[in-house]
Amino acid sequence: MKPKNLAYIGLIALFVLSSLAIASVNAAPEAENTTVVANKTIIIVAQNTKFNNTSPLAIKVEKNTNYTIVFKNIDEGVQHNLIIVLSRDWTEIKDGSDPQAGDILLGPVPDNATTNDTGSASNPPVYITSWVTPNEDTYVPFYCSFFGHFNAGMYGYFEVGEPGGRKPFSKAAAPGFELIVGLTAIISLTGLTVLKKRRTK
Ligand SMILES: [Cu+2]
Repeated sequence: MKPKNLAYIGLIALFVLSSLAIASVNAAPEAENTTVVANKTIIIVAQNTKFNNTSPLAIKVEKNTNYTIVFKNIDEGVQHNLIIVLSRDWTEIKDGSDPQAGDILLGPVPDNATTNDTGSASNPPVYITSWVTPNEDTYVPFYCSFFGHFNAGMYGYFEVGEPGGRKPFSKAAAPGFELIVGLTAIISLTGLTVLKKRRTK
């Protein structure tokens, strides 16, 4: 291939890859679900091993505000809980992680779950608590600690105020992209350099 063509192809590829890299960063999960907040009551429903059939479930709340959290399990024949994480960063949550001191637990943990906790569409177990949100712009993550449920997407977060920054459970941009963009840039520059040398001969 002629160096000139190689350079052009490289530059076009670089442009396309850069666009894709930017798109992948912006494509972080963006599941805003503000409709569940009414009269300071937040209803979170366990169904299909998800919260409100959304993963991650994002709920916008105000700072330093008292909310009533209603957790309802309509997942037929399956036990679930809702752990509001106030003790640790979301990156520390793994599948099956137990609640820690300071967290809010609604529903059973796997060790003490009873048949009363088994989900039902017609007669669901309901767990209620009140919660005063932090008086700062922050994300508060939540998840279900039954084995396999976190991995199935049973997690979400409260967006308290206007925290900005990286959202919990969002993927960082794939590092592979940066590598490909870098290599393409090198190929383009090499092509251009060869081209330049030929012209100056
Ligand atoms: Cu669950």
